[in-house]
Amino acid sequence: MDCLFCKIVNREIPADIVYEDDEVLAFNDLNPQAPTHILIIPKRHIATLNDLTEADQALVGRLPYVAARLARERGFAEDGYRVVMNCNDQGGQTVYHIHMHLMGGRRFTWPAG
Ligand code: DGP
Repeated sequence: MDCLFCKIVNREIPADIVYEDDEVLAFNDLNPQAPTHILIIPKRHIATLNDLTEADQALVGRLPYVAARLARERGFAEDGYRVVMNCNDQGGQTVYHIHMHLMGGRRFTWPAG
């Protein structure tokens, strides 16, 4: 499958992997927008949030769980951090394999741009 993040899961292209379990992979974003910017993905290919089924709920629920764990490990959980999932073109999605952005280490503004 011609999916960038599936290729990272399959070790066909390199990434700076920071967490892995049976279902989830996390790696540093190539274009960081914060001192810590990690992408957390399900290993199984799901293109967009719109493609989730009821059966995917537990899997996708792991993404914020892993985000909070990584935030704690990096020491910014108490200060706070931002998690983002973009969906489709107007939502700013550029890679069509769902992913949660975990950004920390600076103050974020709201609303997002
Ligand atoms: P989004 O715009 O929400 O689809 O975010 C896609 C993110 O993926 C963006 O922040 C940049 C990142 N990215 C794109 N290509 C690569 C890559 O080859 N390696 C890594 N580590 N990150 C990538």
